[in-house]
Amino acid sequence: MTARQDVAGKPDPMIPLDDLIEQYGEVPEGNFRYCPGCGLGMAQSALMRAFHRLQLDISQVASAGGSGCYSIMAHYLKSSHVHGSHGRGCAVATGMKLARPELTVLTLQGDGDLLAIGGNHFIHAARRNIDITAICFNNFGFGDTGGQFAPTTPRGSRTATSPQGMPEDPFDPCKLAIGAGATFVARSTVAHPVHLTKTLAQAIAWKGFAFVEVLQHCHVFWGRRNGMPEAIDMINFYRENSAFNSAAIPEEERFGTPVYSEGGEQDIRFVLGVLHQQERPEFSEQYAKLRDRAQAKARAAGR
Ligand SMILES: Cc1ncc(C[n+]2csc(CCOP(=O)(O)OP(=O)(O)O)c2C)c(N)n1
Ligand code: SF4
Repeated sequence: MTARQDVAGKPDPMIPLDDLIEQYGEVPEGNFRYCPGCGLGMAQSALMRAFHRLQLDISQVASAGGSGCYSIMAHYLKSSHVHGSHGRGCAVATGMKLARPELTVLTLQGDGDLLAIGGNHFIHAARRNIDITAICFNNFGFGDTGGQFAPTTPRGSRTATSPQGMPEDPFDPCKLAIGAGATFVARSTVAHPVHLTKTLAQAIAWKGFAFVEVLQHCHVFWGRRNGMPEAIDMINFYRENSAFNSAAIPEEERFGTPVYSEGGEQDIRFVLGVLHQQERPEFSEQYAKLRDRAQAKARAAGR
C-alpha cells in the first residue's frame, strides 16, 4: 500500500485506523487481548500514527521489551520485536542497535518492567546515549499480574499490595531519565492523542536516547481501586490534571511525585511535552568508529 498523503503531499494525519492497521499493524485471530477500554489500544494507535507521520518503512523498525500487558502490543504491529526477559528491553535494544545501526530501534516497556526490575538497564542505556526510543507505558502499577504497586504508583493510592494506600513516594520517570543522561525526554497521555502522536514522532526522529513517558490507564486494576472504574473516568482524570509545558511553568514544577487519595488530599499535575533536549555524541556511532580503528590497526599489523 502506498502511504496516504494530504493535499499538500504530507502524511495525512486523518488517515483512517483501517489504513494504518493495513500498513503497520496486525489484527490478531480471535479476541483482542487488551481489556476493553484499556489505554494500550489508544497508545498503539498513536504509535502507528507516529510511524505514518515519519513515513517509516515498517520493515526497518525493531523493538524490544519484557513482559506485561503492554508486551501484547508487539503482536499487533508488523515491526520486528524481541521479547526479552522482564525488564531487559533496553539491554536487548542496545544489542540490536549495535548489530544493525540502520534500524529504528524502540523499547516498548511498562512502568514496572522499565523502572523496577529493569531500572539498571534503563539508566545505563540513557547514560550511553544510544539511539533508542524508550517508550514507557505508565499505568501506575503492574497490570499483567493483578495491579501490584510499582515505582510509579502515586503515594496514597490503593493497589493490590497497598490496600490501605501506597506509603512510598514514586519516581518521576522523566526526572530519572534526565538525571541518567537521556538526551530527549517527554511526557504525554492517551487522553491527548494528537499530542501523543507528535511527541512519539519527535522522539523516534531524535538521534540519541529518547525517553517518552506515556500515561496509559489501567482502569481495571488501578482505576477501579481508586474511584475511577471506567476508562472514561481515567481519561477525564488525565485531562483534568495535565498542563502543557511552557516557559510559564518553572523548571522545578515540571516534575512531580503524585499524591492521590480519592476524595481527599491530592497533589497531582502532569506536565506534558518535551521536558529536556540536549545534544551529545551518540553511542553506536562512537562504537563504530572505535571498531573501525581497531580493525584498521589489526589489518596494518597483518592480523
Ligand atoms: C523475572 C520476572 N519476574 C516477574 C515476572 C512476572 N511479571 C510478568 S508481567 C509483570 C508485570 C508487568 O508490569 P508492567 O511492566 O508495569 O506492565 P503492565 O502489565 O502494567 O503493562 C510481572 C511482574 C516475570 N515475568 N519475570
Ligand atoms: S489489566 Fe489493565 S493494563 Fe492490562 S490490559 Fe487490562 S486494563 Fe490494560
